[in-house]
Amino acid sequence: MITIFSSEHRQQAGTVELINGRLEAPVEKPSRADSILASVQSAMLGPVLAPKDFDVAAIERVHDPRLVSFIRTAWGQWVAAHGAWDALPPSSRARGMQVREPETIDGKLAYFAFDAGTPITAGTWTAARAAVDVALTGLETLGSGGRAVFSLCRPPGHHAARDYYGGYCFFNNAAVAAQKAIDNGAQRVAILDVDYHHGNGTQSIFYERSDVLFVSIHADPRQDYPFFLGYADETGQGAGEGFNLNLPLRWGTQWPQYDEALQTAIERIRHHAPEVLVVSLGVDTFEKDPISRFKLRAADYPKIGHAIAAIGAPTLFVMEGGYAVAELGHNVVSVLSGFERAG
Ligand code: Q9C
Ligand code: ZN
Repeated sequence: MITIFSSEHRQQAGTVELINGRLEAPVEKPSRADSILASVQSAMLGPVLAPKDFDVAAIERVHDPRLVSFIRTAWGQWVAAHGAWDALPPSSRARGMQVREPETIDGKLAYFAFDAGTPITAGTWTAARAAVDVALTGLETLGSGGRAVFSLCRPPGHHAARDYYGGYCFFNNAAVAAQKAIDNGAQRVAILDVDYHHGNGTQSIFYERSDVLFVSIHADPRQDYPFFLGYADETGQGAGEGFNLNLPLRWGTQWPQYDEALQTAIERIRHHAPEVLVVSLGVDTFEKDPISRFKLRAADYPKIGHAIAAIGAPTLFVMEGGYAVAELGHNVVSVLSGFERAG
């Protein structure tokens, strides 16, 4: 399997994230991608290629140009106001509040961010754009044949929606790639999101559409982040009714319950008969993940890959979360080689 990777990911290197009430070193850090790349190489998964540069227009197919321009300019505005330290929002909007975009950088951060875990740094724009290029190059590579490609994206993307960012995500790499597949002529695309957290950004981008099916297995939003989307009764709206499937699971979930949800997900996706399958690949479902509460074991990840292969569609794996850095690369490669070994 070909892997697409950009060393520009290192440009996203925050100093702090608000976690459990403390400002701590971010769990979403450069060593994550390095761990994955090292495992890809030592397992000899296949060639590792650099991405091509794509135009920002591909990002604006799914994101508001105001968000794109904010991510591009926020650091400069922040440094001018407060100096060279991670930019985090000072507040956020509550129910019923005004929705106009403020003028100052602090107001704009509060407007565009939905958490304080996603620092904007000097290199955020460069890294976030490179991650989109990695996803789009993966899609293009998939189009020239082969069953699957791995886009080793960092920063991740699935929490970023049309006009807000958060959850370590700035641009929704998987959604940009799925939209590109449609723009290239595909009539049906599916996105399977196996990250521990619900892919609220991806869901909301495609919620009213029937061409891109979104299916997600994740921690119950009653218990875990992002808290406000990911319920089972969110099934899509308008033309998209029936094209969104959420399979929330409780804290403590182990393989048997996970596998049951995975089979349900796969059955729904097969019924959609996608011409391209995008997998939002998070391995923060791992028992030793520092911020998550599922109990999957290392031996479960090949089974996830094997199950996904049964869908039988050309598959683009797009990296999302996973924070147990010591085991991260191993678990990711387990999914990919489980896929490759299947039929
Ligand atoms: N700083 C992904 O796995 N954590 N994102 C809440 C607030 C947010 C996870 C703590 C978790 C986001 C791509
Ligand atoms: Zn996650």
